[in-house]
Amino acid sequence: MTNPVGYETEGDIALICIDNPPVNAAGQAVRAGIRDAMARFAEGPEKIAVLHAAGRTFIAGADITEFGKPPMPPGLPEVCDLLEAQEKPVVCVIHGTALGGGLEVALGCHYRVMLEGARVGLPEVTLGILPGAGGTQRLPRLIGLLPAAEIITSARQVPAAEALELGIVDALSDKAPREAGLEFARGLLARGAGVRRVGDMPNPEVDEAAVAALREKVARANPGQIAQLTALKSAQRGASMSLRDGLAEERRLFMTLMASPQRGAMIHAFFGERKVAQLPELKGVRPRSVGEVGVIGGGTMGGGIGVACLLAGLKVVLIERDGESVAKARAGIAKTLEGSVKRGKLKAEKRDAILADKLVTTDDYAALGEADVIIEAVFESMDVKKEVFGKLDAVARPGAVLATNTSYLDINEIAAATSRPADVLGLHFFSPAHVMRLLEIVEADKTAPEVLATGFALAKALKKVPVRAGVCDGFIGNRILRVYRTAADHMVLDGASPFQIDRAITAFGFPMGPYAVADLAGIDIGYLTRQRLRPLKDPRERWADWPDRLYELGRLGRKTGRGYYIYDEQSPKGRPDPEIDEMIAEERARRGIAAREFSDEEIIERYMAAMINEAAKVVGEGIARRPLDVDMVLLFGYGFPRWRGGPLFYADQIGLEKVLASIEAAAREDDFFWQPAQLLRQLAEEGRGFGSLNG
Ligand code: 3H9
Repeated sequence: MTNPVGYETEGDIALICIDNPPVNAAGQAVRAGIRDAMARFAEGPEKIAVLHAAGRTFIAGADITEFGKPPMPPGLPEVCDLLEAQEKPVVCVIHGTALGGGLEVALGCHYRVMLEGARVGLPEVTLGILPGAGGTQRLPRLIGLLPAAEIITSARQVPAAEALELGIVDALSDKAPREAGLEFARGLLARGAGVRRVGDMPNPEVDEAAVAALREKVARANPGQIAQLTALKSAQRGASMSLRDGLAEERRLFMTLMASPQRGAMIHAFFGERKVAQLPELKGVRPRSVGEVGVIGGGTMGGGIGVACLLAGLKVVLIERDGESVAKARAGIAKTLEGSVKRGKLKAEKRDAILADKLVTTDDYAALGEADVIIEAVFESMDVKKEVFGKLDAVARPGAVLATNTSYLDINEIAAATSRPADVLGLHFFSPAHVMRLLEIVEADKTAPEVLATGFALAKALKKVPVRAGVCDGFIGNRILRVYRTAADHMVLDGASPFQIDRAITAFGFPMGPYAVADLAGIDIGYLTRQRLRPLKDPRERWADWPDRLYELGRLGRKTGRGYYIYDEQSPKGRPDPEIDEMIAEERARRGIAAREFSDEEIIERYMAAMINEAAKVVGEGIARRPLDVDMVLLFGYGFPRWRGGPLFYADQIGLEKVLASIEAAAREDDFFWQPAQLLRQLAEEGRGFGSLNG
């Protein structure tokens, strides 16, 4: 293997360049390369060394693909110590992002120059670990315990100007990395500056009360997670230790996190987020262009899709049915963009330019003639959708991709309403569409490969997490949601309360439980789904009637101030409504059900068993390509806690035999609902996990 670390000299200066595309991760070859370069520098005549990187970024961190494998020396902590121990100055030049181990390498160097526009950070906690190459020890010594702890526990990326102000770097430069390093090094040489080791700086002061306040804030912001608090502990302990002891303590804590399932889950999420977009069948397939997007319907969904496209720099032609609706849709989009301006995410001039040049709103379908992709987001009715697609067929240019945002309808049937079913696919956005990262890309029977690839290209432009799904009622996410929500309804019929279920589910790590979610989405959504499915209901299917009463009473959730919960000034986030308990008790009495106690553990066990079982069916039927695709759908669209990795990763953690046993136990009460997925049974019998199918 060629050495990814180059060494050249320019007069008294050694230029050491890391070149390990795509992100200069500090894998074994890079670490060994830096070690060898330092040995040469130490023995050579050069008076100063500049460490910089080629390509789009400085070191983006340790090589995450090495995690969980046997360690390969030299370790990154050793490399950082070695840099710091040099007797001649070492300057580091940061461009792009110096993250995690990248920033730790920089902190091992004696001076740091940062390019304008670059960012630094210690995002390890997002991977379930802590900065393990001196980050929790050197950064506090350099900038103070509290600012360092805030950066470490929040994982935020610090922009160049702030990094300079905090003292993380010594200078900013607008030059290329090599030139910036040379210029800074020449300045040091001219001043006769010597080494300046962060490790020799005095221990940071500890304000116990401030640290306690930060600890409380971090615990509240990251319920259930261990990495943030462990990282804080490492920094705090190190503040009253020698550097050597602090590093040893950091190492010890790092190793405990490395061994935790949370680390495995977070890394599964990191790679899963990227892998979903890599479908073997699309390798080499060229997507069509996505520069101009048509959107049919300017309601919540259509407006959100429009905003997502506009923020990505695409041109949008939005169609509504009449002048009044057109004006309303435009005002809605302008309001959302205004919100982005207020939050500092969008400059006012950019917003004005978008509205003037990029957005066309009209009731004339003919305006769609140039669109590359047209996304329909009208009312969920097959007849309405077919009518829209008939019109699109007449106006869209040949080769335009025609997409439906339906959340459950049969896309094959919609495609058949056109003369070009190969150009039709589903693009299922989640509300609010400009915020939620998940995009289900639904492949119908006749969807052409380049049309599917175009869906992925659009997702990339919109910075979404795209997951390919097959056609079925609800695709991946909503199909699984219906099943675990039904499991919750069954538990309520049998004795649990919706509020207890929501509490147990939030304690598990979801931001909200299923009933609070229903209130947010609107009770009418679930009601309409149930009405739609009622005629298909099997006589053996258990069906709770009381949720329909809410709809009949006009209790539509948050929007009407009352749903499962009561929302008022006293409790804007909702408080349990005793009337709900009465409704449930009535139904139990009518059906002769004797309520029994459910522990929170049992609630989680059943809820997760239902989710995992349906997820396994979705994979077994090919609706989702791989278990990881399901995991990413639940993570990015349904609030599944990232630190648990997704339902099928979680299933592997608890063991498939155990999951199967839970399902079989529940099946003794209701063998219609609880039918074990064939794939789950097969994997359990073979002693394999879902992870074995991720490729
Ligand atoms: C750490 O440093 C631990 C130390 O404290 C202690 C050690 C003892 N390793 O995201 P992209 C791959 S923990 C291996 O699409 P972007 C990525 O999978 C680390 N691979 O690009 C993808 O591969 P593929 C702390 C990595 O421009 C390709 O590079 N650091 C790593 O949108 C392109 O990535 C972090 O957590 C890695 N560290 O974003 C930073 N990073 O093409 C993690 C990326 O096969 N990285 N890859 O799918 C990032 O946040 C983003 O990648 C970055 C670029 C912002 C750098």
